Amino acid sequence: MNSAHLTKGSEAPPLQPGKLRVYSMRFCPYAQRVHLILDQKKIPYDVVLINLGNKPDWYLEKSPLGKVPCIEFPNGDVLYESLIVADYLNEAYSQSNLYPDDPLLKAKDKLLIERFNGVISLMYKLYLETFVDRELFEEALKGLEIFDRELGTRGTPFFGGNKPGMLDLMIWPWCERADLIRIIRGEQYAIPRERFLRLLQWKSAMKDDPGVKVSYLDPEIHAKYMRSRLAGSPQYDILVETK
Ligand SMILES: N[C@@H](CCC(=O)N[C@@H](CS)C(=O)NCC(=O)O)C(=O)O
Repeated sequence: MNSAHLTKGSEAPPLQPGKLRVYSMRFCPYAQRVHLILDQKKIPYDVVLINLGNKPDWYLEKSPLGKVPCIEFPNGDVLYESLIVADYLNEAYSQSNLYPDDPLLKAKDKLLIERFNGVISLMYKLYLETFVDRELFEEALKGLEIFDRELGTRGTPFFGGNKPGMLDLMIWPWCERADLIRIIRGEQYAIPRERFLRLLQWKSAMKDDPGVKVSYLDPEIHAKYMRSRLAGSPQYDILVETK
C-alpha cells in the first residue's frame, strides 16, 4: 500500500495468480473508494501504485483513460471508474451487500452519492484555486449539511445503519480530507463543529471501522501531499520508507 509509485520506464509487475489487482495512487480519493470496498468485504487484492505525473507506457495501454483507480482481473480484463468498480465489487462479492435491499432506498443512496459530487467539486476548488473566499466555503458547508441532516433522519450511526454501507464508503475519502481546507487555508476555513455534530460523530465512527482503518491517512499527511501538488510537483512517494 505504501510502495513506490511506478513511472515511465518501469516494468509492469506480473499479475499474481487468482488475485485481483488495483492500480492506485496513495492520495487519490477515487482510488480510495475502491480500496474501501475491498477492505470492507475483505477481498484479497494486490496494489500497484502509479505515478500520475509520469505514467508508465504499459499503464496507458491497460487503462483506457490512464486514470486510477483501475482494477485488473487475473485474465487481464480491466474495469475502471470508481463508482462502476464499487458497484461491480459489491455485486460480484455479494456476501454483505453494501446497499439497502429495498430498491427505492438503494436508489435514494445512489442519489445522495450523485449529490455529493457537488461537495467534491467545491472541495477541489477550495484546495486548488488561487483565490478562494468564505462564500465558496459556505457553499461547501451547505452541501455537507444535506448529509448531516440525512444522518439525523436515519437515526443510525452510519448511513448504512449499524455499519458502513455504500453511501458511507463513497463519500468517506473527501470527509477524511475535510480538514485539509483549514490546514491549507487557515482557521477561518475550519468546519464549525456545532453545525455538524452528527457528521462529526459519524466521522469518528468511520475512523474506528477496521475496513476504513486500512487506507486511512491523517489530514496532515494529506496536506503534505496537497502542498507538493500545489507547488507543482506532486510527491507521490512521501509515505515510502527510505532505509
Ligand atoms: N471519475 C473517475 C475519476 C478518477 C480520477 O480523476 N483519478 C485521478 C487521480 S485522483 C487521475 O487518475 N488523474 C490522472 C489523470 O487524469 O491523468 C473515477 O471516479 O474513477
